Amino acid sequence: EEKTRCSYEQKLKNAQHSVSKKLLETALAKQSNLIASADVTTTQELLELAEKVGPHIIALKTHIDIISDFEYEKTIVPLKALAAKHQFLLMEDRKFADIGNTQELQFTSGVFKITDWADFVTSQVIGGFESLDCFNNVGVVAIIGMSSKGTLTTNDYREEALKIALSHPNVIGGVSQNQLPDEILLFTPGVNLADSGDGKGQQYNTPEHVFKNLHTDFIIVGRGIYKAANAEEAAITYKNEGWKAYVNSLEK
Ligand code: S5P
Repeated sequence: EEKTRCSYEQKLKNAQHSVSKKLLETALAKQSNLIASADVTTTQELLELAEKVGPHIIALKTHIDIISDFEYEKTIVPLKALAAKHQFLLMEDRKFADIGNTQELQFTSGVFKITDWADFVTSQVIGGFESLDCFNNVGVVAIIGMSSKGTLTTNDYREEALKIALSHPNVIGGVSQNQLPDEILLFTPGVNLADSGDGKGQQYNTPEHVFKNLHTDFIIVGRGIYKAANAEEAAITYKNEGWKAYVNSLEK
């Protein structure tokens, strides 16, 4: 008989990392498993989106290097204030992919100073176990499998990547389009209710699919929300669909 998925309460009981705990507590408090991906290119759009969707999400995922008018004071200070006001975490989707020393510099230096504000970051694990040591003040979500057509994250790659993710104390979760073991949180992008792809290789699934078949923990939605005519309404729809799909996946 097929086993039912692990609930957020069970995962919270077993959580080791402060960021995993915070995410799971926020999910339960807000009855949301939604992470909005803020792939917008100006500070104003970023802050407006955060204000609108903030109450409905558990985390806002950024690609901070696409903000054309980035200034720490103008961009990050108000973003952190909105995160505190609406109780969501900041996930910088930097997808680090280098040797440990370089990743450490990219994480702590330059104009973005990610270490100062991100609650958790994404990283490839292509650089090996020790490349993740530098992220010891944040949580790391390891890229295990990608959503795009033709990705090189094959079965063998994912298996090796997962070994690193499961053994590294900084890692709280993985991004994947496949089920992961219960010890690790699963983050699934490539979620859209209206489209099946974007003509640039992205492949979409529904919230129902990813909760039922992958037992994902958190869905990541970009264009489904920030491109919608009403981003707040869209966030509420994805929040409700995601929560309903999670509850259904507990029953089986
Ligand atoms: O495999 C992946 C991993 C990530 S983090 N596929 C993805 O699409 N992402 C990110 O999720 C991607 O960089 C983008 O920020 C978001 C998906 O956006 P959407 O507009 O396609 O929903």
